[in-house]
Amino acid sequence: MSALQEELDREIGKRRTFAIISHPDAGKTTLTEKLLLYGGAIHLAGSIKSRKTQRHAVSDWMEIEKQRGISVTSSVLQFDYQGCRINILDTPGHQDFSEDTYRTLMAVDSAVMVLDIAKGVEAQTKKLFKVCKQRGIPIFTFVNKLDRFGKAPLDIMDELENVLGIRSYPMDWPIGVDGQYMGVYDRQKQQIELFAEDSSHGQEERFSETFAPDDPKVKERIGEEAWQALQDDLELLNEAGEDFDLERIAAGELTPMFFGSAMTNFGVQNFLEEYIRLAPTPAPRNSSDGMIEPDDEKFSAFVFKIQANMNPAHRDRLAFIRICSGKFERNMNVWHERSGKMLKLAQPQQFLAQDRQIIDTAYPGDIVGLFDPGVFGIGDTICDEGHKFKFADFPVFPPEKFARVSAKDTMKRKQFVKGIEQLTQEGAIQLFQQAGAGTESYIVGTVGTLQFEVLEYRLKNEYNVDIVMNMQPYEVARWLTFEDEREVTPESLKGADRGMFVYDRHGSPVLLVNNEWALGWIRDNNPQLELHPAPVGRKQIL
Ligand SMILES: Nc1nc2c(ncn2[C@@H]2O[C@H](COP(=O)(O)OP(=O)(O)OP(=O)(O)O)[C@@H](O)[C@H]2O)c(=O)[nH]1
Ligand SMILES: [Mg+2]
Repeated sequence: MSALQEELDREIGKRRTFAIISHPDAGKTTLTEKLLLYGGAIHLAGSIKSRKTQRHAVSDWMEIEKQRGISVTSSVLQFDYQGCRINILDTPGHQDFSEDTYRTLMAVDSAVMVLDIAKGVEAQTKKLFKVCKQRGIPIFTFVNKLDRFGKAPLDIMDELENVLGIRSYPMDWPIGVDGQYMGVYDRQKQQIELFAEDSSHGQEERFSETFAPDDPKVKERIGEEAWQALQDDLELLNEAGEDFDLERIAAGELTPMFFGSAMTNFGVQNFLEEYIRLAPTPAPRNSSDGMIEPDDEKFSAFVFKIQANMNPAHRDRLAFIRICSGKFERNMNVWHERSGKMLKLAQPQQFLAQDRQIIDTAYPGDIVGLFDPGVFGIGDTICDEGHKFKFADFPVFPPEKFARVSAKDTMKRKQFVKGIEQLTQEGAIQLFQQAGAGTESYIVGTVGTLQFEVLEYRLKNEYNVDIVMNMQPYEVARWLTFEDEREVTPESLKGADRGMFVYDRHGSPVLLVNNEWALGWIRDNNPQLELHPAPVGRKQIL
């Protein structure tokens, strides 16, 4: 075996790359933060600043996220723990940002699904679960907010089975009832962990004591009732529950389940330790040249995220890549599939929220941010010159909301165009131009209205441009072609004025109409016309 092969095998074995997913507000960002805290990456959860009013989650770095307390874009964080290199991707839960979340899921090898114990399996969690299932990635479940009143743990297990169709294996079991949780029983280690009172409100690691299950001190501390409830539950789980089966976990058929409270640090450390033990190492990825194995010595990666202005002091643009095979080295030259050119990968960075670190090497599973002078696009493949191929295209979401957008002050057109183009390249919005119209205004398409708010906010905040937005009544976009490959123009289309004829950013003709009924009319009256819900050649999601 070559030295490089040995190095790859060793490093791949240490990598765990996962996304945290769920319905809004279940506690993904809080959990991310606490994992970093236990990983030793930050000493105080929240930011380093100590004044309470200034504390924001490290992964919600964007101004609008801090103000609103929601995540609008996924963020990447890394740390080392027990000899493993962990890459966490915190995703936004709101469905208006789900395209960003879906793209992020392409870059990971497993997912942690966070459930609010009071709410159980919510709508957006259900959708995201489906995507993970389709991709066949293992799913871990973290039942959060145990510091509050919630559903019975056994009911949550039923819900997972009935709503998502997945069986669960509780790795630990909460001790106490109705929000009075005092600790957890670890079913693997067969030990009880009781938590000490927390005086730091979750900012610091929580002290806990471990006991053997039959230690009389436990009963004394938790009381007769909680003790008996625990015995009954454990008996039930052992008799009627699933067996622990790593193969079924890897196949996404069984989910290891953990209980805790991200806010008060219940069960977080236990989760992290078990997760590292059970989570899969980097998986192979499908490409135009078959499966690419991570231990292939030839380097390959794909871009899954573009983000500008992460650091207000630098105002630069980063392309985030997921390394799929081979060893990454700073300043290496790679083949950029889309442009057909060689590129030098300078200034590779890894992230601890706003703290960046220049790195020299990275391995499969790692997420690396590359300085991007404007050459990268979402979904791009980079690989070794000696083995050229392309990873599968990213699916696209059909836009359903549209607005005409222009700069309030015409003197600021240059910044306006720059900002709009940047957000389009990030995939934060979809850009269209009305046929025959000038460039004073654009038609912006989104999946949900919150994206417009982000557009407005970011143009103001990052590009210093106020915009005027006029919502359009359209809800359906169709990419157009003629069967005989004639060019589709507004003139060649009967009834084009029943909707709005626009071009997408690659110049492909698109018709925006009010509804399916209007679409039916167009279809009936243009027999040669083909209508596609996504750009031709791109897969559509959902
Ligand atoms: N009581 C309680 N509240 C929690 C817990 N974990 C998180 N929260 C609170 O729940 C709210 C949402 O938490 P976030 O971590 O921002 O949720 P999220 O899933 O990242 O939300 P989005 O990114 O907007 O989808 C915040 O007010 C948190 O303080 C917990 O364990 N207990
Ligand atoms: Mg969040």
